[in-house]
Amino acid sequence: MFWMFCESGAGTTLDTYIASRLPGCKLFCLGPRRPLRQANPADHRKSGGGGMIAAMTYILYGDKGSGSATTELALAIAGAHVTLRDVPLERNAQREAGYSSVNAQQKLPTLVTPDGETLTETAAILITLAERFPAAGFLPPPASAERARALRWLLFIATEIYPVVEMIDYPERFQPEGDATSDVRREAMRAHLRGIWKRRWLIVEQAVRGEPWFLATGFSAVDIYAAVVSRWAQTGDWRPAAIPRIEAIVAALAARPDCGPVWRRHFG
Ligand SMILES: N[C@@H](CCC(=O)N[C@@H](CS)C(=O)NCC(=O)O)C(=O)O
Repeated sequence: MFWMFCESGAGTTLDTYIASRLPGCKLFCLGPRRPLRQANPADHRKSGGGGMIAAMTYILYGDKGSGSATTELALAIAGAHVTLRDVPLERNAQREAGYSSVNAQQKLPTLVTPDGETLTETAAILITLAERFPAAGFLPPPASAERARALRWLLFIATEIYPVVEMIDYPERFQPEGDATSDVRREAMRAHLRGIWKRRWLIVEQAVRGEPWFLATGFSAVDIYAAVVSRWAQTGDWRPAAIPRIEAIVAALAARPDCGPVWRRHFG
């Protein structure tokens, strides 16, 4: 096995759990929201044990600083119980057989829900969590104009921005086999792709309507997704002056008590 098991800092509440499993069920007698089980960082354990807690645990395959941070932040906000499984990209663990049997696309993140569904594609994961944890405020109400905006920009990040990072990180994947492209040429390609990356982020920057959040109506899953993905492509020097509204979203997210510990673990 190449991954390690660890508990996140998130706990879950019985009412959140029941609401997620039985949407529409009203809770009259649970009293104050109290974590069913306070997460204990010292309590490392494998999934599968632990009765009720195991039955409501999300399993997240991820790596530090990677796209799995998006899902981990959303689960922390939702107060969901999560078991993290580390798949270190640095040593290409996403390509090993064990993980490939979980996610055939060999990418992070993968989320296994308590009911056993395997989810990939960060935008789909965020939308699914929005449905399961309505109180977390990940999406505006169905059919509202703001929800349409949220979906538009979640999908913009997923389809127009996220894929560019694969081309920057792994340019050889996009060359015909046997093409002896030189390192110099590869660097030129990376620089060109960073230009595309920046132009697309400027479009997102211009679409910010809230302060500090992306939507005029306040916090949403777009903030989580934009904050995490904007950290990549080695554009840290460019960001503060070029995309200050996205930077403000990052600062606001990192300052949330439910997100701060997860954010710092991934991005310092
Ligand atoms: N379409 C996927 C993209 C996931 C993705 O590209 N993940 C990166 C990490 S941030 C990855 O696993 N890269 C490793 C690789 O491509 O081999 C999503 O939206 O979640």
